[in-house]
Amino acid sequence: MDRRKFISKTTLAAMASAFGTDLVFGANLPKGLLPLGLTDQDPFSLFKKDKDMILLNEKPYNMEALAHQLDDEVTPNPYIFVRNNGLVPQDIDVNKWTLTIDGESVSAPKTYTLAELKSKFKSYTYQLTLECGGNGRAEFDPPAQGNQWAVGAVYCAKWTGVRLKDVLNDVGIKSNAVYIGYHAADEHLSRDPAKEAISRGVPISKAMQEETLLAFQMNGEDVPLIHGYPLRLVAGGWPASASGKWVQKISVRDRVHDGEKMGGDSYKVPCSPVAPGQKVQEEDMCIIESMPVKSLITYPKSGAMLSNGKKLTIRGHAWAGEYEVTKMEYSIDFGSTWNTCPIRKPVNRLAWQHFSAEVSFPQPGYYEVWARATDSRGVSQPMLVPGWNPKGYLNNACHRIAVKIT
Ligand SMILES: Nc1nc2c(c(=O)[nH]1)N[C@H]1C(S)=C(S)[C@@H](COP(=O)(O)O)O[C@H]1N2
Ligand SMILES: [Mo]
Repeated sequence: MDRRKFISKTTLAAMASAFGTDLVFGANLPKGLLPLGLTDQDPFSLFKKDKDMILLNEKPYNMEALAHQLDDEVTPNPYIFVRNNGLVPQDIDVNKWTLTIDGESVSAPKTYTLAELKSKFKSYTYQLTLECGGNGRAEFDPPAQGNQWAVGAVYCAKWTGVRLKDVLNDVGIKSNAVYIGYHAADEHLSRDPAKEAISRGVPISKAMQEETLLAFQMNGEDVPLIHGYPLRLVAGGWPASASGKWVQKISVRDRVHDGEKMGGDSYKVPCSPVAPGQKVQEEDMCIIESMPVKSLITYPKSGAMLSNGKKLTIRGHAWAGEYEVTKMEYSIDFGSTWNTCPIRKPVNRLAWQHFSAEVSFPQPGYYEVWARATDSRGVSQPMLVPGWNPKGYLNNACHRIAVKIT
């Protein structure tokens, strides 16, 4: 039997490039067994991440950025947070990768190779903000279980791919379609093949938006493995859990998609406010759709020092899910008074927007700069943690940095 069936040439080549040398008997490596040199490798170099990122979990890999690392208008890979629910697929053969569209609401299922997707449909590039629904969870009290994200589970990369709507129209969808759900190649942590790590989706109206992509490139290169190589669904402005990595199948559903992490209290918040710590029945929980208005001061780093009389340049990004940010303010007196500052238009819908300001301080001392964005509906960020919810989602409190004037 051909031992190469155990492990693909592409994987061997990827491993060789990670080692910086040939994996001499690599073809003999049983499938699923990682060379020690890879398991021992720290995830920062393995995924080409900046060493200062925060590693929250190794099984599965979860890491986030610090606010000042997110200063670029288009987030480069070293600062892009990683959120995995299962095991990163190991043995990807890009030449054999296919995408199948099926489900109750397609006329007939259809399968495309990657090459077919690329040649048959027009490609588009958009900058799209992806934020984990649990970003900011660490601030909730009583605390919520799950990764204790601070502020860095958000990024805005440039995605290139085909429109999901073009593919769905090519397949032909029935008028009773209400939702799409993705199915991906990552294994459940238990390695039980009957279980999926995650299988979420979006209503058909979001699936049909121009910016909803099946992306094969991120920032002008192949999507990095850890972010969904070779094909990723990207639905900007919604909890990033809706943007399936390693997508192999999209089911067009005649009901709300019921895949892994669509049920229970996953990615849901109470439909109406509850008291902190209160138990909420499943039927009183609503699926998160657009992410709320939020902003981040990415320069300077918290703890900046400045001599008296000098002005401090601050800058950062603001975003508001499906909406646009129309007003940006900052405060140096713990939110008692606010100054407006310019906010730039997004380069395209669903991309984060940039602000900057020259801040003056009245006298030497300790200050905090707080930033507050308001969206086109007039909704602003809360100064402190917003309404408590059982899973600690949607914390869009004002971001704060400390500044000392000497
Ligand atoms: N197949 C698959 N897609 C996935 C996930 C996953 O574990 N598996 N995690 C989701 C969640 S919860 C988030 S927040 C984003 C994280 O995307 P990133 O790793 O590119 O930052 O991917 C989403 N898509
Ligand atoms: Mo997430």
